[in-house]
Amino acid sequence: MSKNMLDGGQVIVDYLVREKVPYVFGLCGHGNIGFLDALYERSDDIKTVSVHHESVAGFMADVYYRVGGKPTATFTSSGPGSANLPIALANSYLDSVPFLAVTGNVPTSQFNRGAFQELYRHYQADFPSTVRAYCKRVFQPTRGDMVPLAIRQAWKTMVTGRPGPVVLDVPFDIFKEAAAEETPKPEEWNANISCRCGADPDGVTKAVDMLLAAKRPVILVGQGVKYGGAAADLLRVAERLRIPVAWSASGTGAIDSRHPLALGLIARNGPYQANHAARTADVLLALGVRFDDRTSSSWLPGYSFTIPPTRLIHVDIDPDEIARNYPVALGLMADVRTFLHQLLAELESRDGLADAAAARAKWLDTIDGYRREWNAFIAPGFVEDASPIHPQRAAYEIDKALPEDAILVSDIGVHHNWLIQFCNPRRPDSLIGSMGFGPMGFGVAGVLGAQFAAPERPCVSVCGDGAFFMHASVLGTAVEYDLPVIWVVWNNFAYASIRGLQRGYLGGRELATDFRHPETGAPYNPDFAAMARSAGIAGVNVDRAADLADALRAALASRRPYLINANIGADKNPGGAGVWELPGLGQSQPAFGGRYQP
Ligand SMILES: Cc1ncc(C[n+]2csc(CCOP(=O)(O)OP(=O)(O)O)c2C)c(N)n1
Ligand SMILES: [Mg+2]
Repeated sequence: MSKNMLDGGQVIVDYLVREKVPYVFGLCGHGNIGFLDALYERSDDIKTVSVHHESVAGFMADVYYRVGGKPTATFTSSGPGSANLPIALANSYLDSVPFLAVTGNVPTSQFNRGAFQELYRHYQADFPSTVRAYCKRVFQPTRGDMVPLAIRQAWKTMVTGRPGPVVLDVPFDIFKEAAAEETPKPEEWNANISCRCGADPDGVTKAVDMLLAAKRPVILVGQGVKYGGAAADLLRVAERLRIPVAWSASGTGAIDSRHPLALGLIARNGPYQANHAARTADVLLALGVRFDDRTSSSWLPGYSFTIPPTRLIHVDIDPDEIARNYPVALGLMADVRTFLHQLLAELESRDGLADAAAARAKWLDTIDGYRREWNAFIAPGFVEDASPIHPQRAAYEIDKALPEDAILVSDIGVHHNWLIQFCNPRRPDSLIGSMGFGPMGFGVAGVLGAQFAAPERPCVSVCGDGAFFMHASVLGTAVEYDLPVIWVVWNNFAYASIRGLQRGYLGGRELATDFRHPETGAPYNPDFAAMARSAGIAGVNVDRAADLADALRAALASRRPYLINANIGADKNPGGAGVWELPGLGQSQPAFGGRYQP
């Protein structure tokens, strides 16, 4: 190698430094020691964080972005090391979160020879096939001089359009092969690209006409509003037109849930006022939301939406999501923030705005009536004092104890359903969850990424006992990197969300969904609090509802890693005004209200 040449690993690391990537999260293997060597040289400019399971690294990179707004990178070895990553890639892909996964592979000179850890029986060095469905794109440079092009294109693909994770799969020798004298400069390439495209101007005019003429309009927001940085503009538009705002689970926090125009969650377990307002709306403005089954009561008309006759205006950066599940009166491909700017500018030029906003009084009054009915229905759950703790009370106590700047990262399971229904997030990143792929472990591990992104803010994971046990290696990472995260293990001695389905849809034929001791038949779990203590982390048990908020406050005050093992009942599911269908097995019934038939 000539003296001035950088090798492949150095080019990748130098590019990450130029893109101001603060951290890489990952796990070593022989397949990526060349990359680690390049990271070693630049350890003043970019921090390497070593974890105990590759999926943890991916979930950390994911939540780092959801909190910090900046993509980071992961490193995993060839073969099994990288085979532990797809669960995190898929999670980020379906929730449109970017991170760069640098995966190791076998040396190019050994392609097709069946070398140690090579996937070779269909095609040489075939990790790209493994992750084809799990990420936005895979790049696999097979010569050193291909690395500069691959890294800048990989970065561009990751952050432009609808963001998503990208894999840079690097054969062993390429990390150390001469690649270039200089690394591509972001300011000459990716830094100058804007994908904040606006909507067709005629479409904007039409959208404003429809909104001003509407009698019962509702705005529905998804995560496009949050990650697009459009929350402030959303508020301006909603207040200007006095239109109530509902959210999908992924859009939670796009508007302060205590704002008078905040309607709540649209879902099977969403409140009556949100589902009922949305299903009786005459115009629905959907922003950066994709109408999945959980947001739309499995598309069964009259529960979450009734489209048509509701006239849908659907705005999304990805035209693939427009008119996927519902017909549109107006579909607009646009960046949500730019669209909201266009909308505000168009509103400036219109007369009679005050009249339109005043005319909303009746609609908002009607919605207040729905809200009162719902609040009366749920009131008893907040004061339930049973042990194990009633899950609604648990969600309430956790929410109550968290300061306004806290970041709550939920895992997947019935606890997530309770949290999205009964927490009152105030900021776009107050309550983070996975809605597309839903991998257990997302919250257990993701909270570490949140803490790296927001070192001064309280970061709390509420996670199931099933998921915590699956990913308990995070305890060590919190200690090794001095991360004062808190895990509240929602311990119901079961894969309770799935057992709930066996009870609800299969006549209670329960199998493989709870944890029991073989001798006594009693509910069994390891002692999670003791497990935390064995790792050098404070661990406590809570059995009574009245103690939960205080335990969480004590954990927050300690500013040290902490685990609260909370004994929470599993026999209830959070009911709402929507439904969920499992085709072939039937559909749930709304806990409140019925089907709307126009
Ligand atoms: C990796 C993974 N495996 C399996 C599932 C299917 N699944 C969804 S929720 C759930 C139960 C989770 O149990 P727990 O973590 O205890 O949460 P709970 O539902 O009891 O609150 C399972 C098995 C999944 N989403 N992800
Ligand atoms: Mg559980």
